[in-house]
Amino acid sequence: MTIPEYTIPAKVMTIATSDSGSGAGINADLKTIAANHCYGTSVFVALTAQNTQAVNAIYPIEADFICSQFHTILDDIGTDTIKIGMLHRQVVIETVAKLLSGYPQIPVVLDPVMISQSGYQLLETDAMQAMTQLLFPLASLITPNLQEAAWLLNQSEINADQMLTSAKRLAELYQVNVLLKGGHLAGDECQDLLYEYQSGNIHYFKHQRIDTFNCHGTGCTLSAAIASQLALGQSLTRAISIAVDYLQRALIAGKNERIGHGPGPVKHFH
Ligand code: PXL
Repeated sequence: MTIPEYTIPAKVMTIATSDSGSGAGINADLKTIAANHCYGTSVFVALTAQNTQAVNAIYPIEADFICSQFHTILDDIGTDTIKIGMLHRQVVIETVAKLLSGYPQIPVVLDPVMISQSGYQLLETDAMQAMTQLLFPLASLITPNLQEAAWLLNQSEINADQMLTSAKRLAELYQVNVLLKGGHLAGDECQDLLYEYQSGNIHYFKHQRIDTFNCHGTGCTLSAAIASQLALGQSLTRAISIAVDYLQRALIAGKNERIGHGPGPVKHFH
């Protein structure tokens, strides 16, 4: 009998929420993971009724079913890295923290999703503390944007000059590597900043601002691309650099497409 040759792809699990319009959330994660040549699995923690203009409803999923999805995937398929996106409620955060604590060897990229492009609150107010206390310590990287970082630091806003001190403060406060995303600042050039908490090393990832209306799901896409590149064996800085480039190309490729009437998605396959 001949044994067929096979390959084992790098695998990424996303623990997050669906976006019925498929621009963000688990839908964007799975496209990103596939476009980055990895195999994606998903643990749904909630579903949204959502398009490019609004989040009209959120349907929660029970903790037992969240655990069942997670264990069923790991019992058979396994995963090299985990990406965490919109968790929405405190009970979900507690459940996910318990699940992750059983697998400390798996790198976790956590996008602290709080608010949608359309202004909808995606994390309940009382859940923020659970996220910082229970989940941040289990993450290899958190990827806040400036608004999320300001909330995490209890500030009204963070400007360009405050990016380094803010990333450092977050890293030291929560003992985690921080990628602070500067995409919401004005100017032709954007920069994201990685602060590595153990070494204190700083890396800037500079890129051109893409003049586009279609930026729904950019945060999901970036964090899923980082998790994919880590699964492929890249170092943290290299994984971020490749992911930033991937998102740039997806923004450019999606610039002139019309999907829906609000800010449309990026083009994951380009
Ligand atoms: O981009 C953050 C995000 C994450 N997850 C879901 C979302 C959104 C933004 O709209 O809908 C499900």
